[in-house]
Amino acid sequence: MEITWWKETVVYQVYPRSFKDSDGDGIGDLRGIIEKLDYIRDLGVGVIWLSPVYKSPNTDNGYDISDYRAIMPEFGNMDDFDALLRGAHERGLRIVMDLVVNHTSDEHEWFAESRSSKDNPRRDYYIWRDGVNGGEPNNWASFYSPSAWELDPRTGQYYLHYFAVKQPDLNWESREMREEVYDMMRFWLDKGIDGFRCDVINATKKPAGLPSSEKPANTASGRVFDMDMMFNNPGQAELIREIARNTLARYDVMSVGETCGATPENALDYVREGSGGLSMVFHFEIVDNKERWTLPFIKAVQRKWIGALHGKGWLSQYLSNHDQPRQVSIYGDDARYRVESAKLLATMIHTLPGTPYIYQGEEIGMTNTRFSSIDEINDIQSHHTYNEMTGRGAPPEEALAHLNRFSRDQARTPMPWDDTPGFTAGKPWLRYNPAFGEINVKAAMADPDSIYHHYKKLIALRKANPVMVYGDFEDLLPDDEHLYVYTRSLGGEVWLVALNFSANQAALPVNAEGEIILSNYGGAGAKYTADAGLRPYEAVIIRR
Ligand code: TEU
Repeated sequence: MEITWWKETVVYQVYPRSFKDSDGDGIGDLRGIIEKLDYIRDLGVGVIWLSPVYKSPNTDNGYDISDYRAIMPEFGNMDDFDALLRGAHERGLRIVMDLVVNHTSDEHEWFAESRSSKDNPRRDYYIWRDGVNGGEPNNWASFYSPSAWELDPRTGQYYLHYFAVKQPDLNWESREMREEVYDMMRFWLDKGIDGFRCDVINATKKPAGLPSSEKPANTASGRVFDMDMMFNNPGQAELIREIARNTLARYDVMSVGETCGATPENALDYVREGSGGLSMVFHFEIVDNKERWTLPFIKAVQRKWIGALHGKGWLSQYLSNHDQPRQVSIYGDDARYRVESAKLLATMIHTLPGTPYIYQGEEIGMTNTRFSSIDEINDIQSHHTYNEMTGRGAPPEEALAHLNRFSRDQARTPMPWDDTPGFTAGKPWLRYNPAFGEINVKAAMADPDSIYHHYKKLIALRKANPVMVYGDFEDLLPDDEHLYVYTRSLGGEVWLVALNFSANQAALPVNAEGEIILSNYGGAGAKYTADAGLRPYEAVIIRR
């Protein structure tokens, strides 16, 4: 297995809109991130992943880009970006940018040209089709609107959009378009950025002929939302390697593919060592099943992915990002055992094989908030879900209750820096989570037993101990419903991780004699004996 920095590092995701506002307009910005660089460095992470900071009309908060070479004015300008990159590098932090090239905004100049006439030289930068029998070219639903097609009256053809109407998909069959994207990527790489997180990169290759899905209708409008058709199509891995060959491979950078719907076999094709693809991917099976997860399911997913990739390609580990609700509210107990269960989840993510990703606020155990009306929610996906649910007959209260658990805006409430809560001097673009009096950075830093300090310890431990990075993995209790117990071993060193995913005391039915390296109940350095069992949400790392 190849030894590299991006396997050994920990990534911290910043969602710039909600991180820190430096000028009082209620929207986070690049100067705000610069103010907090010391905070991020002190956590011990090595990489910052910046969600998109490019110019955008913000239909999807920056995932709809209208100019890849300009900074969103609300966030600052290119001088601010250069200062941020410099400031990060001075502190030994790397910066990974979001790369959103499955689609652009419809306000991108390429699209303005493309839609202007059928013979515009950039017409084929996007995917245009004639209607069929007076209707859409096929029966596809999109992620954020009823149809994946939009009729453009100017030329009488439809364009394809997997996501919002304002996010037309690029046509990766166009060589000129690909060359322009590679050129743009090299523009950022030449500036000195340290890699890309590649948004829905496994959607860039479309299925030949764009046929209708034969699955039964599964949306309110009767169209078919079929991720199997949209993602991981034949030729996708080859396309990813072409992208890498022209860009990433020429620099010492990392890349992570956001590969929803990928199987471990697809993923291995994208990240196989020596094949010239991506550094690693995100697996989606856990977060995609967050509404009905069980511990044996999570364990099975991890075994499957680790088994397929270990020694051949690299994985990432995460439960949170800007598209996910707060992890402690979904996989932990955000009431009685908020602190213990947040530490337990962190212990799992940092001890499983793969590079750990932390999403801003996770390190202080931020919880889901309560939205009292759909009008308090900004996120386009949440509005689409609300319309779909009510369109199929669900009462509005039920749709709102769903979003109070799973809305992407759960992740996007502003970062509480202190109990004022210190994100902005103005009115925040999205309502605060009212928990900021208790859950804020200042309080977390002041309390030596806080979730924040547990993260620092985990990150430092991983940095100092190759067994946590490169060690073999063995799941010791695959079927247990509440205990997740596994070993990592490397060259004679064996670490045992025991996690109790329940509010009950549990016996530990494996040999766990050894020294406690870290526990969320304290006691590091002491001897662990199996008869101690595990307390509610106890997470302990033992050197055997
Ligand atoms: O997300 C891709 C994606 O598949 C999401 O729609 C995801 O499935 C969903 O949010 C999970 O709840 C990426 C970005 O991370 C997301 O923020 C963008 O909206 C999307 O691509 C389009 O660029």
